[in-house]
Amino acid sequence: APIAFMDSGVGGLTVLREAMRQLPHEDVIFLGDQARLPYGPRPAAQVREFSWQMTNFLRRFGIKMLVIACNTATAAALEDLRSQLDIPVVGVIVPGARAAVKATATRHIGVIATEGTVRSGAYEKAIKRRTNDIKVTSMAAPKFVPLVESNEYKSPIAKKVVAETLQPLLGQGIDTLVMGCTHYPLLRPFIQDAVGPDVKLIDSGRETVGEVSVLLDYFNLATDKQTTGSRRFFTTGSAEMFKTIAGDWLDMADINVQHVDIEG
Ligand code: DGN
Repeated sequence: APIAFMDSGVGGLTVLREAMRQLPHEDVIFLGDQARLPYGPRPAAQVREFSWQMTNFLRRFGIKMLVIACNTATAAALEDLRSQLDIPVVGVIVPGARAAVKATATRHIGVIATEGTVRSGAYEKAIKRRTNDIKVTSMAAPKFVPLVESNEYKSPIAKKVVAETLQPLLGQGIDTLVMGCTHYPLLRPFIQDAVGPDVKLIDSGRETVGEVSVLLDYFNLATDKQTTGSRRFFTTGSAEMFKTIAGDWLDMADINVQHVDIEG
């Protein structure tokens, strides 16, 4: 059975890429809800509804685990999905928070994310639940997702937007910055440039795959196959744009992408 990954768009591919690297034998299935992107500015109740529609589509494939490869959807829907599904459901926020707590020496962590994730306070909660002596400074970066989805994330404009957006975080003693949106690792070189080489960047997606790997063992769900797993991709938006970005980011020449409608 496959492991399912879902996101509002191509951001979830940063999580999937890690899964392909850390768990190459697993079959994976991915759904991006590009037609309704971005999720960041939407009310939590709507993001929850969309998350259920994505989940119900993915369940038809007999999935053995669900990864919410989107911080905004994790903040809005993880508890709900977890309480109602009988397969393990993994979100991206707690693994990222855990890694940040481990990494900081100055005890000051920065979090960049969508408006929805920042509004939820989910990273602050996950960090404070572990320790109270860490200061968390969160900032929404709503301009980042459109740069990625329009395939402009390597452009000079992207570099400039990232530098300007992150300027207010400088000089505050932040030594660890959580990329709290799964789209952001595509901008990683520009983010690192903007905050300087001494700030550790946390890729919450990458941390999440570590957790997926632990859960596969814990629930005895890992595949016995010794061959490369299958990879299937679905988008509610343009299959062509998806193919372009995914092909480049995953370094795959031939991608099986299908357009789907999941509403209703
Ligand atoms: N990739 C999603 C996240 O991690 O929050 C959000 C993208 C969006 O829809 N704005």
